[in-house]
Amino acid sequence: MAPACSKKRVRALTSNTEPMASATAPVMYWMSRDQRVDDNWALLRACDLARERGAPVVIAFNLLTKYLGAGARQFGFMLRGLRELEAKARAAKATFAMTYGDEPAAAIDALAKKIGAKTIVCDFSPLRDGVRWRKDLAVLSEKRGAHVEECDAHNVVPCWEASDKLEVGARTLRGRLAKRYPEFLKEFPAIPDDLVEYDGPAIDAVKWDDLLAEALKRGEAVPEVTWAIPGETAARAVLDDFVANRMKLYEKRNDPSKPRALSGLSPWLHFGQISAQRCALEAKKAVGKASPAAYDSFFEELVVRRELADNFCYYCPGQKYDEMEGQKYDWAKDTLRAHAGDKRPYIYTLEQLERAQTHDDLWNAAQRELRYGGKMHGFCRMYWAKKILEWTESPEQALKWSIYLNDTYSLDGRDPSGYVGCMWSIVGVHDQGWKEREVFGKIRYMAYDSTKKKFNIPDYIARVNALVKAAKSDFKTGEKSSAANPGLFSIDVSGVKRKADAMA
Ligand code: FAD
Ligand code: FO1
Repeated sequence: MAPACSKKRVRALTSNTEPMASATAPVMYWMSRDQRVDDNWALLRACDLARERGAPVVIAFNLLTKYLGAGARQFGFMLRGLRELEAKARAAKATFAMTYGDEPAAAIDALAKKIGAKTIVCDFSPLRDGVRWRKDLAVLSEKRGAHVEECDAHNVVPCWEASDKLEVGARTLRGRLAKRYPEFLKEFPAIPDDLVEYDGPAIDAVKWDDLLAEALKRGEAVPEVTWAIPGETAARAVLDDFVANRMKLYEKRNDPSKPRALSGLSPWLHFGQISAQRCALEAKKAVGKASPAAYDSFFEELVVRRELADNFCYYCPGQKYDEMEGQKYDWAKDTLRAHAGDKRPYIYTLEQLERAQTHDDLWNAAQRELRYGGKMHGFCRMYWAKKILEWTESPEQALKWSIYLNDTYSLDGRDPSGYVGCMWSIVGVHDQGWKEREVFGKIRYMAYDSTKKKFNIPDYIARVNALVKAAKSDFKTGEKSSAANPGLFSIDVSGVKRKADAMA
């Protein structure tokens, strides 16, 4: 049988570029960013290598104790998704193993040594920590003659194939990606059904309930949200509902009072519980239920903008994707510096922002949607970040605080799209200069008065108020009311139908 995964998706991280030939030693897939069994090129690559050798596949995941401010909300979502994944992997005859600690390379290397794995496939991350972890594992593995490679399972076009440099913006990346779709935007093969089962040294059973209890306790300051059902099954249900019933509304995506127009997929995409490529393929199949314009706009965000964010984080100088200094955008840095001394109309502390205690009812609603719902509407995110620039002492502080709030409260935070979203709003990344004004200089401005002409702000505020009420009550009662879902869509998993309010 031909290999399932194209070699163009894969690159070696160790110098012994050919995967080690070994009949029975397992092939290990170190899963990190792409936490799913279905539609996962890195897992398919591990299966290809295992089948060539008649060897088993072990999927290893290293659990951190802390990650960029994530709390119970995010660790809970991730762990519950992984618990589902373990069972799914078992059904496919792949074995799931968990390692622990904040030095993932050392933990993964120790497990690889224990089970005799000499071929390790990693998924890809453009973030500093992800790049370092994989390099560290390559160094450790090289010492014991093991081979490590990475396979981009997150992007439709592998980040390094799409471009080998920092792109100016969507304008320049769009065409490069389009040229490669015939090669990469293809249907996924199923996991082969003839994998050999692992029967090497014992792998410790994962104590899911204990791990969850620990993570929830440690991160209790930011509790789980009840609406976001974790895992691959729920992710697919959200996608199916979106393409069948809601993609037709996508042209209204910039209206926060119509939240069902958004896919709502970002939490699952962030944790890799669904593949963006799968979303693109299903959206294409369902174009007749929406419109070509709705499909094109969705594809632009899902593929072009999302993959542009990976390009930025991976290639920006020194990987300082969350800092103003070090960026190539001289016009933006110059203009922000020139206006650093401008008097701000309001100055708020981080605590006032966090508690949504500003003079601006729209901004407060957006912050409350983030804090209690775990996901802010996409349009509001721009307004929200730009106002943080306007109401803090410096662009550096604005950037730091917006990233802190986003990473702490958003399910989909700690993601390239989040860093780029904040950098776009505050530092002009991927944007151009606009009419010069106080504080912002030439950075694009957003005003309350013009925003209120674009959508019905009171409707949005009323929806957020209902969300906060439902979320607070759900936290106490353990209910899962649909009003607590920022997207007001239903997630129909295993016959459990959650009815969303009929607000399209
Ligand atoms: P949909 O409109 O349905 O889009 C589908 C998918 O396309 C999204 O899930 C996402 O993967 C991708 N996408 C959509 N818009 C963008 C964009 N502008 N840039 C890159 N990818 C995009 N996105 C995150 O995933 N995580 C974040 O932490 C995050 N923080 C942001 C912060 C700010 C200040 C800004 C301006 C944007 C941020 N975004 C972030 C981008 C975007 O707002 C979200 O991806 C989107 O709102 C997620 O909701 P959805 O899945 O319902 O969106
Ligand atoms: N990845 C891991 O490999 N282990 C973790 O424990 C882990 C926790 C985590 C928490 C919040 C979050 O948003 C993501 C998390 N991830 C974790 C995934 C992480 O985003 C990816 O590993 C990135 O690729 C790292 O660069």
